[in-house]
Amino acid sequence: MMKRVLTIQDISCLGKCSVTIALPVISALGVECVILPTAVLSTHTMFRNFTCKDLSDQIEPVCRHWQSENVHFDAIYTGYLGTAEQIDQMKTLFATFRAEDTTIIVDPVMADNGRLYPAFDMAYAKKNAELCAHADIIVPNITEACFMTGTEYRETYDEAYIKELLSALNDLGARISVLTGVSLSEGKTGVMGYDRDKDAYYVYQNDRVDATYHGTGDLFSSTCVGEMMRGKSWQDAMRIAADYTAHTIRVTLDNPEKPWYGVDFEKTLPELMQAE
Ligand code: PXL
Repeated sequence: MMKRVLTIQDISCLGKCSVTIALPVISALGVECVILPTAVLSTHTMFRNFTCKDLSDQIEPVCRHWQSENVHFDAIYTGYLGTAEQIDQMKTLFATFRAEDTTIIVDPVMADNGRLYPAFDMAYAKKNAELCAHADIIVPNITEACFMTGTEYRETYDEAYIKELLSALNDLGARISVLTGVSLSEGKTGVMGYDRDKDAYYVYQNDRVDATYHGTGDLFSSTCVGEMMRGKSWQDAMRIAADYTAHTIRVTLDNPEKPWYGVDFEKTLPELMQAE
């Protein structure tokens, strides 16, 4: 049977992030992608003067309808949410749709490079930390992990610092904690994860690409979700997602048109479908 994922995040109409990444990536991996938009924005929040229509009041009626249809989700994956209240709504949604075989993945999208995104504050970070307790797998970047655990953000660090962060993330409650954007040696970057049941770490590093684009975190998370639904272990899913994201950034950098607001994942999706 085809797996079915519910993803809950905003629609940034222009910008190549959140739903406009999750849908094509998860679909390309042969997994049905159901969406629940939390807000409609004209663009993502790195543009100036973006519009935003909050859709919180739609969450409950949509869920009620799905319940009456007995919809089953193999995974529920949350990304960028709008407000602290919406995070509370997610707790209810998880409780409603969590079946025995449902994997819940939370990407607490709210910050990068030591700073919160424009729409968020510390109260929001605290709410995201709470939501992690309700997840099976969490995939924050280092900045988000620091905000959620009250750890000092550092530009330079060693493996001991990353393990300390993973331990603090593990205390938030998810079974598997994965930190993204982890660079353990010069010229490398990747992920490091901790699996509580196995008391085991997993590290994957590939060559660092010196560029940052919007939506790459969403590309990584969506790929992980799709690959896990294809039957890959979380470790293999992370490795494929890290390689795919880095490759897509490289392809985007090579584009003479110099896109600035998102990556050229449209060019690389066919390769992702072949990834092992
Ligand atoms: O890529 C994460 C993301 C998703 N949605 C919106 C954003 C961002 C990052 O800033 O602004 C609206």
